[in-house]
Amino acid sequence: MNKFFKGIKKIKYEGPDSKNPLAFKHYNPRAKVGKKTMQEHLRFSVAYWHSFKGGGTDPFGPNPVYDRPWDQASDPMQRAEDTMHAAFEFISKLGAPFYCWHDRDISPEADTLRETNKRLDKIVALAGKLQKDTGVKLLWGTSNCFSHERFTHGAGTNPDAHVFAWAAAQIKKAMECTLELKGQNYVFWGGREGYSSLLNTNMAHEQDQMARLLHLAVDHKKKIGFKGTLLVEPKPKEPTKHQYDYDAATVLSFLRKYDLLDEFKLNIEANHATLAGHTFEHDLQVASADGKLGSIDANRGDYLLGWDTDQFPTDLYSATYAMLVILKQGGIGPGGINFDAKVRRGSFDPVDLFHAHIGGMDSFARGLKSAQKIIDDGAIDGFIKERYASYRRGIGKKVMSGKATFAELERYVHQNGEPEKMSGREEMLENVINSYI
Ligand code: XUL
Ligand code: CO
Repeated sequence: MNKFFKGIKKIKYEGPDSKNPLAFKHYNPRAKVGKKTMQEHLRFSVAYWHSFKGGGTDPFGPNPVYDRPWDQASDPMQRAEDTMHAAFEFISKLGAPFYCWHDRDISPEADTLRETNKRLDKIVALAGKLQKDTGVKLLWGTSNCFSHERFTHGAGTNPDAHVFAWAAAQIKKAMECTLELKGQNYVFWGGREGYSSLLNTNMAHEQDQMARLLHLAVDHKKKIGFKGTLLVEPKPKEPTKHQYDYDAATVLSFLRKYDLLDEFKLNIEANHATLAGHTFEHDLQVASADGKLGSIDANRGDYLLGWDTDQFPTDLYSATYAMLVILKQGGIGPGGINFDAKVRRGSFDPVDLFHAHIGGMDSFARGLKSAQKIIDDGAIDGFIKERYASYRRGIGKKVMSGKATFAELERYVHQNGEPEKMSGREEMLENVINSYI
């Protein structure tokens, strides 16, 4: 496999002192951190759509600028096959254990659903062969129910039940392809599941529709025997003005309301959290606190642009905070850290894909190492534990066990007067984090 990325050999770990741009300085897949290897902790995945289908387009430049050698054949199925070969060459050389796709990334739509599904079967067979040859595994599959014009007013939340049926049929097939390729998860990102104007929208009805779609997916999962995790990926807006899966808290509440909570976890994306006005670690923490953090789409936004720029993650603080959440919940598997990120429009050489992923993987490897040390030393946890100590004794213990009453708490205040002031020590804790990064 040396056709599309000629001259690039398998990326190796060379250690922090290496000056080779095509080597890992921190990600050493077999090195142990705590009880697991880095590869087991991080479960890196390459996103098919950005890295192999992206053309570097933006709203002011709709024509591709990348000229990918795998995207040249005139026949669309030949292009799909070439792209699949390029993807496996890249992922193997990079040494990422996983990849992910949307159905329409790997295989182009034809005139009818029947023909489209036939094409998909052909490409899935090729993917299965290449997975076997290389050992690369499918982290998750998903369905693109947002790019085609039929989904302009949404898929599951479309006011036309005919479009709802299309989305259902497409998701059914994508779930079956995911099962066929032994995918470990299946993702729902509601690209246009929201509204553009309240003047033409029945919000309660659209949310009921969406819940029906997810229940149908759960039924189908059970019917075909798919054992992977179903994941919902929150995002507040873009392309819609308001997306119903706004953030982790909103999705958790939606799943609870519609009796879907036991069947789903969340796939949290950094740049979606920041678009919702949160930090990445905030949404990770919200999901994890509910036992529902299932997987991660790793990327970052741009503070000055404020839209979904999907840049590769290089911020060591953000990676450390993310890894703290992951380590404390005991890991991210069967989810992973998927680089839902794209190289910039000006980074059009195929080698830029390597630089981008190496940077993202090294950043999370550093985050992992720092987070493990912070946990091992009890550098932050000891402080947090002490901060809540009053709930483990006396009146606090009674509150938490449900035995206290308002009258008793009133008596407690009459007897004990004003509480002592306790500093939150934010600056001290920030200094502690700095000493590990
Ligand atoms: C879009 C996005 C998607 C999902 C999968 O912002 O993140 O690529 O990850 O549909
Ligand atoms: Co994403």
